[in-house]
Amino acid sequence: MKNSATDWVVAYIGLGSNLANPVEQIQAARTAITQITGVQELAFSSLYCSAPMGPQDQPDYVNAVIGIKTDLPPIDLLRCLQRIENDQGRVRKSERWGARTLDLDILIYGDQMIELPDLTVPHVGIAERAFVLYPLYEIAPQLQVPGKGAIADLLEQCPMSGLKRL
Ligand code: ROI
Repeated sequence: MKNSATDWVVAYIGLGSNLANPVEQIQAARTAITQITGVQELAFSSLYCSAPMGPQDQPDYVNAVIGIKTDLPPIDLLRCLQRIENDQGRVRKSERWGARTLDLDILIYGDQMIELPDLTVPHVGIAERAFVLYPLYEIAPQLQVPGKGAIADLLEQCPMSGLKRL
């Protein structure tokens, strides 16, 4: 069911790419996200570059975070993001944590904690991943991460580990 007309939620989506011109992938994804019916962009972070977390035999990643206002329920938003990943040539392989043209993750959806078969929000890795926390902090320094606390406190516990602003 759709949220009611007044029920706009602020959500944050993490963008990542390490194949096929990552900067262009991220920019194209930003455009596609802002074109989803029921989504309005509120903020977009700088682009950040980092070594891969997980298997090292893959290119460095470019990451960013977009803040949006949406009236889509989380699962509908997820389906739209998956369609954009597919449109941008994402090939889903059995290998865990392999290279990808585009990864779009719902990091935060209002103050909700969501546990569905396909979707965990806040995103599972949020507190440990510099490439998520730093761009998120850049656009939402006052954010409270549901179940985990103030983003500023999470950031203090998370070294930058080679993350660079592009
Ligand atoms: N590593 C970095 N640096 N950035 C990512 O976006 C990223 N995404 C992933 C894995 C493979 C876990 N590693 C990553 O999915």
